[in-house]
Amino acid sequence: MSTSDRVRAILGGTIQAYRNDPAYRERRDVLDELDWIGRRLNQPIRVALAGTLKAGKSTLVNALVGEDIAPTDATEATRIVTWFRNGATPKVTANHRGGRRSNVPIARDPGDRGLTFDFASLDPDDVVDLDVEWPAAELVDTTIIDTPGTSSLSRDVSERTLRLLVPEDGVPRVDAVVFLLRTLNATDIGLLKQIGTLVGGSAGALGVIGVASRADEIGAGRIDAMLSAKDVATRFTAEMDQTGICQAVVPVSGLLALTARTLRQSEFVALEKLAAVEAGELAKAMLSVDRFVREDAQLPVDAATRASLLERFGMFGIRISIAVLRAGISDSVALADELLERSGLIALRDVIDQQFAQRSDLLKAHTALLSLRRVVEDNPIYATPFILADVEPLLADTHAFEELRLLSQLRSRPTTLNDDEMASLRRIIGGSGTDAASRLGLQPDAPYDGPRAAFSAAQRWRRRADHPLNDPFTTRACRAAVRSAEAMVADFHAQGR
Ligand SMILES: Nc1nc2c(ncn2[C@@H]2O[C@H](COP(=O)(O)OP(=O)(O)OP(=O)(O)O)[C@@H](O)[C@H]2O)c(=O)[nH]1
Ligand SMILES: [Mg+2]
Repeated sequence: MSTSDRVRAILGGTIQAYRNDPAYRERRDVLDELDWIGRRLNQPIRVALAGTLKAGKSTLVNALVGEDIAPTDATEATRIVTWFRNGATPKVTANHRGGRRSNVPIARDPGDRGLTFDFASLDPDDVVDLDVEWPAAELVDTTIIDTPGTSSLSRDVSERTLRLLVPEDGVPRVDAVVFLLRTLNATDIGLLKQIGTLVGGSAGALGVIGVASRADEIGAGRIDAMLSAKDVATRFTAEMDQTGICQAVVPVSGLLALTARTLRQSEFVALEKLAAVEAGELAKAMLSVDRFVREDAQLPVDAATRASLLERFGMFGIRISIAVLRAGISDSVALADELLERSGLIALRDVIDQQFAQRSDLLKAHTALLSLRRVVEDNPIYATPFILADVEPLLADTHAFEELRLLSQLRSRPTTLNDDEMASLRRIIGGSGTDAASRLGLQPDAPYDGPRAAFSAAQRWRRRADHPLNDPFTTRACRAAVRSAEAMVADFHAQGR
């Protein structure tokens, strides 16, 4: 029986127990809450984008969805938690304090900077969150939540994000978190640690990925920006590792990714014209942002177009586009592909796929168990101890949960594993994908000897787990690797291989 099925079974029994209890038979609130936990198991996984102020969260939401639907910059909407779900037609609903719901008109931003929501008739302080339904393929399997930036400066807004990630009632609202950091000063680290202790604790979301955001700006618009961004990401990784909350850290330029996914033919034409300018001449005109947008610059593209290119691509994006065009790319689709690759979005999507999508049922089952535990603890009936006796071992012993906990903890806790062992251990517990080939490091096209590889991995990790110099954490991690390998052996066996 899968973990989700076991959770459904426990939930079914729990609902029955409350229905049979005279004190709760009429209490719709508890029964509704339990129903809601069950319904959630069948809905898309909920991934929140959180991070510091202006880290580029809303831009990354748009890049992930491939459309300009999350308002960016200093609009009122950016201070409100916003849920983006798949829906047949575009529709925005505001959830007010006290439970009232109202329809919010959608407007195009006059400056053509995507959508804004019309707040004329709304008091943002009275709004708990916004619900955006939008027809988008990317939202079919994943609900994305845009959150207000957290900072020590604006306590109330930070509160909203913290409450979403770490609610007071202990019932998690999201299944996984992408955490964006743009810089790495003392305040950021402090905040991350604070969120780390809260989110990464036993009551929080199990999946956390770190993003070194606005990565194109790190190299001040130079072509090698994404390269230095990688160095910075390595440093980020080290720092974020110390918190032990992220399973992976990736550098991403959300702006470049969004532009690549929505590239317009007119932009391609303008960039082609710029690419045709003599190299020395162009280098001079692009020495600074001010020079580039100057009215009197001797360039074959007018100043207004240059300004809008700058807004859509950033200086780095323009430079990289010109370099790519000069290297011989001659159509807008190829340019878009190249920019998308360099934006880091593909790498981020791969990590999201490995860490969240492939585990979405598990992450949802984990959230459901935490929520269920909270409901039965808060509303004790005669069956409560029996329900908890089902829930607790499932939380503690489900091997896939242990894999996820280890994937983050292995980054922050010392072990006696060498680098090769660490890489192989992370792989076998699912750090690079949860299918057998990824776990065993087998090439999908190489002669496939999964059963033997899984068997020898189990043996190897069993020996490594018994090493006399292991500390308890290393032993625990090696034992988890044994269990992962044994599960594969059993799976191969069941498939008759
Ligand atoms: N160069 C560059 N600029 C970016 C990138 N992502 C966002 N920006 C710009 O940074 C500003 C803030 O972006 P948002 O996406 O609104 O950031 P946010 O984190 O949602 O901001 P708050 O919700 O207000 O905290 C906008 O002007 C974006 O155009 C990026 O990857 N590269
Ligand atoms: Mg925002």
